[in-house]
Amino acid sequence: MLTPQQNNFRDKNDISGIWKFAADPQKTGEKENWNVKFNNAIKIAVPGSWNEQLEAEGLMHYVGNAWYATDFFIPKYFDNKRIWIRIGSADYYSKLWINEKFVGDNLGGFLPIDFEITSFVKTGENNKLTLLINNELNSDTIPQGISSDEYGEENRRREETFPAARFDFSPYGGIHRPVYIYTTPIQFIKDVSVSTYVMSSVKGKIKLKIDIENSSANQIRLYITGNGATIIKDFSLEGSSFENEFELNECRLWSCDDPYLYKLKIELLEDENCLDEYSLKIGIREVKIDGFNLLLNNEPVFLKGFGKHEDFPVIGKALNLPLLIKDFSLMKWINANSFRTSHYPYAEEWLDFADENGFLVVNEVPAVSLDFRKTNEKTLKNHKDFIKKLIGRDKNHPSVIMWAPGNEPNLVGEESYYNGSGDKYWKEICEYTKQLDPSRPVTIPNCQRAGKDDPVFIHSDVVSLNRYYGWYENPGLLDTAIKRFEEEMDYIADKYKKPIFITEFGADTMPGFHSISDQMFTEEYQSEFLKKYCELIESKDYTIGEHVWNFADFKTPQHFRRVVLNLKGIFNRTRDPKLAAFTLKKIWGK
Ligand code: GCB
Repeated sequence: MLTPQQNNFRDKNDISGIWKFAADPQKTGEKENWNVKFNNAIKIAVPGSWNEQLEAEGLMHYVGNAWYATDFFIPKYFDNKRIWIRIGSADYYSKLWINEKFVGDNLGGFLPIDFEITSFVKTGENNKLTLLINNELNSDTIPQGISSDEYGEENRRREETFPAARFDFSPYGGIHRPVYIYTTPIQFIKDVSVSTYVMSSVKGKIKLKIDIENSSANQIRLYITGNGATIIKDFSLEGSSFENEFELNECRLWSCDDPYLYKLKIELLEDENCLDEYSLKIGIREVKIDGFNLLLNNEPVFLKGFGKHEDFPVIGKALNLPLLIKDFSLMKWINANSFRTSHYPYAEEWLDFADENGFLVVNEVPAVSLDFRKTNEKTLKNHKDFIKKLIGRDKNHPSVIMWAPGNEPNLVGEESYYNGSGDKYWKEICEYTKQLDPSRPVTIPNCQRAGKDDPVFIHSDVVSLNRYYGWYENPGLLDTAIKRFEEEMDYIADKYKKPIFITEFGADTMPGFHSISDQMFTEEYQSEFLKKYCELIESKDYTIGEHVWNFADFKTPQHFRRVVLNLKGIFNRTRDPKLAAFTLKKIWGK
């Protein structure tokens, strides 16, 4: 479904706020009909992870079932409309009841969940919503999960974290983005896909696909407003799908320096009678790979920025608009032009802001550290479903320049991964991604342990490397680290003849720790580490960017190598700069 919006034909009410909540560690709620009523309810803020909000109630590290409930009013004027709910994201599995009746379930976090609830609600009255959320993961899910027992069976006790996770960020649970009740007309514009191409510095091309639900409509009218004019185009419509492409002369392109957005308004008409309208902002730009270059509007672009996380004290992974503003302003301050949504899709507001402010985004699917001993047909299916939903949500954002359908497969360094299983899997995933969106390159960041012959390189358009020489290997030995890194990059560039993007490099740093010699965890070490990496990366013709790991310190599962947080942030968790922030600002300001 399209992002809900308010206009002459559609309505949208945000029902986020303070809701009722109960943890259900014994998983008795469904048997005991908690969809009708649950006892011992406490209060929780939506959006917001349950973990830090309800620490005093023992939920800091809670993984399991939890119930949410709220009432919401549906006004009388929603009669004769189709009524929908959008839960911005619920991590990771959820089941919804409206007025005690089961509506549907959803597997997969980080993306919106839409259900039509017209037949479940009463207009002019309060209605009741109950949601069950479970944040457990397993081998079939994206991301994959692991249990404490599995760590034991695999003889990997020293790698075990609590909560047990396959990734290095907190497996927060809860509703992490706003919840909307919204309407569409009976006949409505169901989906819009826009891809843009650049013919010259003043001429663009727009390819448009519109899907319609239930239609007796016979006409589409477009209003393209921008650059001092409104162009109106009329098309006749047959059936439920419409495709067209047209050129835009005297076009103002979208770029980092001039992130110009046109407004596209679409009207769905039946004999001149408007049935529905939908508006979106579009940027005319084209992304291409040419030899070792990444081209934006036929000009090479070098990515400077970060891998990030959605993470902040108390709210956990929830959307926090003041933080969004602060993070973008710090990224501008430091002269960054891009970021990666490591390791999952972020709230859409991030992409809207990137569109408006000329940031380039590498948009990632949460297939983080897939373990190929455990990956199976269900994992593959869930993975593909996720890619489809992500592209469905984010395809129209000019800021999104690349898809990352995964990150760091085979972190466990399993041999069989190289005997065909990795190759087969990534071929299918990358082809599927490109079939859904042929207009953007794909990349899968590779980890040091998976090595320089990772099958992801063959199927990626851009070779992305996460490297930690000088940290996990060669600790404290920066010169050796840089030498090893250079040898490896040269080998990979020569072998695969593809542009190389360093998607992660960084060092944990405790603000306030200092040293005059190379000493891990000090501010000087992080600063010097990043400076040397950037010098090397920027000296190579085959590189297209450097993303420091991480923008800010973030919460991780418990492990002896993490002091509550992953401390590789250039800013601390509350966004105060470390010494390296000033170093990067200088390097990227050149
Ligand atoms: C990585 C992962 C990232 C970790 C990071 C680290 O390679 O992609 O999720 O947080 O290393 O700091 O170890």
